[in-house]
Amino acid sequence: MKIYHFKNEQVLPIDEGAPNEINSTITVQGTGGNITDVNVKLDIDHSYTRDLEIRLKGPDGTSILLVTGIGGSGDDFEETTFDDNASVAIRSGTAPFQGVFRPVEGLNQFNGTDANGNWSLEIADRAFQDGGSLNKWELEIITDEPVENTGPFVFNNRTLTPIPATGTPTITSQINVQGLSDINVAEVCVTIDLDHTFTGDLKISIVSPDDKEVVLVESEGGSGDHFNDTTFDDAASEEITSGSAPYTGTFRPEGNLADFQGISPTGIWKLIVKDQANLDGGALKSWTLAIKSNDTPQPTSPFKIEVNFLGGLTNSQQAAFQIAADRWSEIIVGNLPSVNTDIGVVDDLVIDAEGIVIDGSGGILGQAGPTQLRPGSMLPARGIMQFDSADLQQMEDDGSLTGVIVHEMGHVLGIGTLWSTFGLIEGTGSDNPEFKGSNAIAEYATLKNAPSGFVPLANTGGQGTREGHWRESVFDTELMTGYVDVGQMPLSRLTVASLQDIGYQVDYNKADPYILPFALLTRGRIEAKSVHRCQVGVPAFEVLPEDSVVQ
Ligand SMILES: [Ca+2]
Ligand SMILES: [Ca+2]
Ligand SMILES: [Ca+2]
Ligand SMILES: [Ca+2]
Ligand SMILES: [Zn+2]
Repeated sequence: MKIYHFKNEQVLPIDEGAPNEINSTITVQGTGGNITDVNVKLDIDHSYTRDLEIRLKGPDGTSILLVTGIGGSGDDFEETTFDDNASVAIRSGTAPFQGVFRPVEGLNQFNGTDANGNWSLEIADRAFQDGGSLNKWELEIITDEPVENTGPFVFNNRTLTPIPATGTPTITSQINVQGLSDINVAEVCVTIDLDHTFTGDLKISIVSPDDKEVVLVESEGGSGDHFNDTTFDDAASEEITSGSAPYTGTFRPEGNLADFQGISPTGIWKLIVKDQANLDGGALKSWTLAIKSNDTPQPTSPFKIEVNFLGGLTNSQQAAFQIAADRWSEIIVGNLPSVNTDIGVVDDLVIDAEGIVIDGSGGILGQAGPTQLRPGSMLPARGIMQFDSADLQQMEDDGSLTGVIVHEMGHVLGIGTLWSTFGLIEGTGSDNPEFKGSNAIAEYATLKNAPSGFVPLANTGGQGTREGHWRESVFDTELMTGYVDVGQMPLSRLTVASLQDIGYQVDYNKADPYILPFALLTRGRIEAKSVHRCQVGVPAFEVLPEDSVVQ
């Protein structure tokens, strides 16, 4: 979407003698796409507005009546804006018509056409006596032309990585850049937040996905401490070699970040910190990669899920989280407003993921759910997925890991965890808890080919399973049932619909094919799956304050 403004400020007299007509033209050029909205603003002096009939004519000859015979003997149109979306019709206004009004005919008749060409404002004075002048007029044209976005595209790794004091360790931290397909790098800046008690020990470099290495800083600062949110930028005025620890602000790196120009930014970027001397250590606390391009990336899902790995997860386990994040961003296709959270601005969801020791294989799996909700929509901005390392290992071994992580991330999005908050459960505590979201009910009716007033929720399994999932006996292998099925766990249209029921914009076409099982499962068959029950706790969540929304 792009917004254009055009003006004509040439004053034209409106004769007070015999009926007459004046025309004023605005030549529009350089707009792209088709019109999605037109608004027009007029400033006219006239001593008897009822005499006037005013039309706006577009480049293709379409002519819209803005005003005819209104305002009686009143004077003037003072900065009068015509907008189809206004709440007041111009007929209900009084001279001098200050404010925003709906025109007599809809400006939406211009929608879908090319805005380029001559637009004319035609003012007819239908009566003898009384005159005035057109002082100026202005067009606001909105088209569906895509907005250029060349960045910076910002990526973070907030995982704390210790730098041991003994020996000469090398630590590596990664950022996986995704969502920038079809563009090349024009500019890269790197910001590091790193504590170290002897910065002169350190060589810090960044390596691109195609294995180009650029040294940011090597052996600088002597026995001084820390890089506190230090930004490396080729365009900085000060060189890092002339700064001193603690380094704060923006510096030119020792190498040239311009070496990355022209490469594809997609893939794994590494920050490598070599501690080249024994004694003194610290930690890499976080780092940020800001990439600018000369081109606009192809649109990807506007719903971004960032996983913040806090430790305790193997590379293959981390990969399962990434697959899960990508899967849900295919399903959810509507951007949510960015919000300020405890870790800064979040767009759209940041999940802390961690493997910890709980009770060994089986038993408790951990906790998964939202921790901070947006005000108003109550949709999550932050969440947590914290699992028993022994269970993760077990699931990796039996092949159910990815399915389970997709499932648990569904809980962070609100499936099962926010249903009661949204008032979507009836029959809590009974044998027949029901989900009452209208979209999910419609999908369930389609699945069973019969009308239904509800979707059956899990009625067994105790806290963490009951009422937070679809009922196992009815839905069996569906992803959001409470018992894991090794093998296919389809993410069905039912689950997609339930996300729509809590306020997400969704794409049903991205659902997996799914049909109901031939017969209801028996209790015995369900119990046989109980090793892999979704036995997770739901964390407490808070609603962020109204002013957390980033405008
Ligand atoms: Ca409008
Ligand atoms: Ca050292
Ligand atoms: Ca366990
Ligand atoms: Ca199941
Ligand atoms: Zn679950």
